[in-house]
This record gives sequence, C-alpha cells and structure tokens, in this order.
Amino acid sequence: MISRRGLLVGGTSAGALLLGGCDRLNQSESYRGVLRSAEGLTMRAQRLIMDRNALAREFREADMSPIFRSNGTADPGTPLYQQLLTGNFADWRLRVDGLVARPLSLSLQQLRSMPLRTQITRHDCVEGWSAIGKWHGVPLGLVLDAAALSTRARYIVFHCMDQLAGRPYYESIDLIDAFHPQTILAWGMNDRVLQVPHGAPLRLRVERQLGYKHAKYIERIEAVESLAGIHGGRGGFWEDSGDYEWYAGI
Ligand SMILES: Nc1nc2c(c(=O)[nH]1)N[C@H]1C(S)=C(S)[C@@H](COP(=O)(O)O)O[C@H]1N2
Ligand SMILES: [Mo]
Repeated sequence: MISRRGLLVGGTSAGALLLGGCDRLNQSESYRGVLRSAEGLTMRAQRLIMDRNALAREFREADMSPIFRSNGTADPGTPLYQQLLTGNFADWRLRVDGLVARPLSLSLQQLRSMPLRTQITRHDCVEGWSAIGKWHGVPLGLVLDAAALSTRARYIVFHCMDQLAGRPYYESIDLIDAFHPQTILAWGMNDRVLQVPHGAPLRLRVERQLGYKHAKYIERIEAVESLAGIHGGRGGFWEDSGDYEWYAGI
C-alpha cells in the first residue's frame, strides 16, 4: 500500500513506490509484456493520484476550432452504411446487449428524445493534433441504466460499422468512464446533426481519454465481464494491433 505521505512526496514517487511494491518483472518476459505491465502501473498510479470522476475542461463558444479534422475512417463506405445514410438513419438501431437485464434496440429518434448534454471540449489525438468542438448527446450512463446493467459487467464495448485494414473498429472503457458525467453518446456536433466524417449517426465522447477511444459509427454496445473474448482480446482495434494502450487517460 502507498501511504498518503508517499503520495505527497512528489509526482514521481507514487510510480516508484508502485514499482517497488509490485511483482518484480520477470526477466524472460517479452518487451510487449513489459510494456503491458508498465501500462498497468501507469493506470494504477493515475487512478491513485487523479480523481477519475473529475471533469475534463469545458470551453467557451469562442474557443471552438474553426476546422475540426476527421481521423481514421471518414466514411465506412459499405453498401449497408450507404443505405442507412440514404435513409437518414431511420432504419439504423443501436443495440445494447451483453450483461444487461433488458437488452435494447434504440432508434436515433429515441436517443434524441433522451436527456441531452452539450459540452465544448478538446479532442486530443495520439498522433499529435487537438481540436475543440461542441458535442450533443445522451449520457451513456442513462442508456446503461435503461438496459439494467448487470452487477457482473465490468467493461462496456463499442462495436462500430467500419473496418480499418480489414478489421472491425471497436473500443472499450471501464465503468468509471462509462458513468462519468461527460461520457456521452453524441448524435450532434457543433449545433448540427453528426456528420459522416465524425461518426454519424452516433459516436462516443469519453472526454478523459485520447481520441482513439472515442468510437465512431457505433452500432452495438455490449456489456462484458472480461475483454478476453472480444476480437483480439485487448479491448480495442489499436490495442489488438499493439499500437496503443487500452488505458488512454488524459
Ligand atoms: N469507428 C471508428 N472510430 C474512430 C476511429 C476510426 O477510424 N473508426 N478513429 C479514432 C481516432 S484515432 C480519432 S483521433 C477520432 C477522430 O475523430 P474525428 O474523425 O471526429 O476527428 O476517432 C476515433 N474513433
Ligand atoms: Mo487519433
């Protein structure tokens, strides 16, 4: 355990103490394994030091970026997506299933009639660009409550309609982020309906994490106990390829 005094000594001491207190790194462990355990350390240290329920900074209208670029998929480009888009997503449904007592199938209309949260926040992409935009959507926690999340659920997985390099895009977050007040399922951006390059009809905003966690083109939300059985088992598209870490707290 880390004493309060240990934490107060300085920002770096908590990490050092954790390293000392944790299992010694096995010599035969692969480089990737070492990186993964380092990620765990970072995550635990950050959780101890930071209040994960604290709000991300919100900005004024005047701070909004004149241009908000798109990144990753800018159009899923499948015949099904094209068909849904042509019909203004009237035939699109958000499925909410997995470890829930009441699986849901929600239309865009239903999501738009749920309580609205609007927030002006800064999006930080790991590739080194940021942009401030205004987002409109329903708090994810309300949707999970409506689905009656099971007490066994530990992660929320977002399945997307696009593929990159032949693999479906997906992401996941834990329940702390899922029920954070600024975590919303956004159907609007900058006072307009969400546009295709930004993830129409629905994308995640999880403001305490880096850009790649903000799943666009969501079609299904799945509550799970473990990420092991989902695609590559590491909780996300970039996590599975080993490019980025699962916990991307900022
Ligand atoms: N489905 C899906 N979601 C995604 C991506 C993607 O390629 N597909 N790219 C991610 C990355 S790396 C970033 S920075 C943001 C970009 O969001 P934007 O296109 O609205 O700027 O979406 C994230 N969510
Ligand atoms: Mo990104």
